[in-house]
Amino acid sequence: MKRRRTILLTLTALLGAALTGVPAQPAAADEVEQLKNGTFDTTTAPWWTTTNVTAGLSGGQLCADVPGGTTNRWDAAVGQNDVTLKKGESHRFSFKATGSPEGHVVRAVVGLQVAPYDTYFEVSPQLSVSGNTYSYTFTSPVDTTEGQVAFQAGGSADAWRFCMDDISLLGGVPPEVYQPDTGPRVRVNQVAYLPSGPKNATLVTDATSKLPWQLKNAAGATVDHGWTVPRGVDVSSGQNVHSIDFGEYRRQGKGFTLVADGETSRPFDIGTGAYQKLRLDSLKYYYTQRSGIAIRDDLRPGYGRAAGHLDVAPNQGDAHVPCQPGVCDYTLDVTGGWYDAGDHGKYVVNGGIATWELLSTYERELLARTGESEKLRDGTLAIPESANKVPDILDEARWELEFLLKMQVPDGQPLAGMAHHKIHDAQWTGLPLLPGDDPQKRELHPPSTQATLNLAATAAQAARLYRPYDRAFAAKALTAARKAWSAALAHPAMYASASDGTGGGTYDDTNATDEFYWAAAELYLTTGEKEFADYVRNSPVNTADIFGPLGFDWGRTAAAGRLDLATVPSKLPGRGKIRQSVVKGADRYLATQKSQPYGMPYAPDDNVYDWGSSHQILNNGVVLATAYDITGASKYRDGAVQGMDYILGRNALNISYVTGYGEVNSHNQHSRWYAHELDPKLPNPPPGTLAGGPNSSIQDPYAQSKLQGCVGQFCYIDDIQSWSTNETAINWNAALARMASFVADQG
Ligand code: 9MR
Repeated sequence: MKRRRTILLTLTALLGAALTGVPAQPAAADEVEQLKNGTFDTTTAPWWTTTNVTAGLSGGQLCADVPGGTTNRWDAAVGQNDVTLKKGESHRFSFKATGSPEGHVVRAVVGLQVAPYDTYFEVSPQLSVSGNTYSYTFTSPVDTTEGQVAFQAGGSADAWRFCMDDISLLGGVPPEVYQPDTGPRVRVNQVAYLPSGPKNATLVTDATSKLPWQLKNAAGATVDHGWTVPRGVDVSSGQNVHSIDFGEYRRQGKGFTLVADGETSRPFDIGTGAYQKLRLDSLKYYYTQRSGIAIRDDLRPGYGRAAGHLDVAPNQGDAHVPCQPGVCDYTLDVTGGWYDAGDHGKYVVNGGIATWELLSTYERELLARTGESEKLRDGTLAIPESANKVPDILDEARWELEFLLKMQVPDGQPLAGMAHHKIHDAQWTGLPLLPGDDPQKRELHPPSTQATLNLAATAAQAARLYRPYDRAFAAKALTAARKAWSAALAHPAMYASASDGTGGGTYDDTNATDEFYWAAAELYLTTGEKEFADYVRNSPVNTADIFGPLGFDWGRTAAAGRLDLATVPSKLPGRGKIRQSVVKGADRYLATQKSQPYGMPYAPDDNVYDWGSSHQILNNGVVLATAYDITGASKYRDGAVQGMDYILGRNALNISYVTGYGEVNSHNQHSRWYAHELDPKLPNPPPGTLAGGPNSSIQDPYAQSKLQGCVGQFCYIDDIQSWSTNETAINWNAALARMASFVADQG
């Protein structure tokens, strides 16, 4: 109802400037209302509705009657097109809304009105009958005159009515200053320190000289004390910090706190139990990521859901998936596997490294001195295959392996033996969207050398690990691995396109030498054959310095080969040197860790935290853990264990990046089905889900609206909209499982 005066003010300001010669104040002068008729005084024009919605004026507002029985939010909507957005400019999007009956959700979106229908900002408040005013600031990532503001109200079983008023999209507003709530300035691992392990904490303070600290038990009695060590300004956070070492205290217990500089830390335990639980929770994560199978509520209370992407409407299904136009003329049954992350895509490259890390978690338990493979035995993960006499972790990994095998181009086709890079929706979908409700067309994307080698590597590794349980499967996997290897040699540079990113991620990579090395290593370790040994030894990757600051990842897979060559028994000439190279890499991560007052083995170049930094930190920990397995030297074990402190709360944001672990933890990860933040009827991610973590490049508009100019560790926000800092992903959780399993073994 309220009329906006911004444009008038702007004109007055400009006139003023012209008359006096004094420049108008930039912030106020540049504020421009981009919506027409947000106040509904006399008409609803130019707002449109989908044909199933009836909208009209009611008491000076727009009211819309929304039908029940639609599937997606966007199936029923009211909106306005031809909205101008200015790249890099802050916009304030505000509106009043009511919903009746109580509790319905409207998805308010600012995006593109034409394909590819990108979303620049979205929010999904739950409306009340009495109504609320909503206001958000975001930065537009584009310049366009084809912007759209839409209120999507579909997806409800019952019919409902929503009314809105005072809708405004104001361009040129000052950027919002976001202040995260970081709680007490004493930063600890909010979960648990091992009784015999390192115990370190970080204090944020202005003080430049040492300060006393006290360790208190749950009853508040001081059980240990000492002095902090001033560390100056920490690059990763920009904070002045001190470190605290209370490793001398070794008594088990719950509810300890650390006190320094008048601040009391969040509580923590000293014990091993949490890691036994985290080892299993981080692995249980995979069952609810499964595609092509109904998730049983008896196995995961609160997470039961219909199967996704079988050929049941509205899904178009993964049982007969065609290629993108022009790519191939066959269809494949690519049902099964895990959804990659918060999207419904399935990608062979990322599926490969994730599967490798789970299989390696198991393989380490078989091989390492402190390994306890019975901790991952049959019946440990509460999955449908529990009680089949196969270790549950192998059952879970097989769910993905079977999918990876299905992605191989069939015999008789021109690229037989290669693996399709990925399969996903033709267009991006919105949130929330249960797997079984995705109406999009699914498509196979061209084969790539990297996908083919991911398949070769993991299928070869599977061949040795499943042999004791299922010889036929092991043989099938090895045949597929050999076929993939030959196909990759014949097509060594088929790279996925960096622009093939509509409806799914690209996972593009223009270097396959690391994947060749990794696949050859796995094929050699399984078969002992000379061809593969020669390939490994002749590969420049075998002696290259591969343990860089960012750690290994889906696109940097050399370490997967190197770590396995170093630990899986073989007669490879030069194996000693390979083992030494891992120890050398670990020495570097130890040095990095010492230089970091927050104690993580991670210091990316120019302090640019990478996408998925949480798992990169864990993967650097894997190198430390492997150096411990190789040498038995406790400094590597302590380094690996200490890396976990950062993940579980000893960080600048004072947050545990693992759902359900630590007093304050990430629990709003970007996901289409753990979308509790958008729809209270849906769950949060299950306990043991790792968040991607700080990402300096903040690619998503939500993070851009809150975190512009953030320093390293601060480039993170626990909001479902922040897909670049706060997604969940199968490769990231694998790093968590690998490290949780190692730490659990060190009790
Ligand atoms: O983890 C991936 C990151 O390393 C890439 O930089 C980014 C852009 O290609 O993609 C990330 O992976 C996403 C994938 O493309 C689609 N599913 C969700 C993944 C996690 O965000």
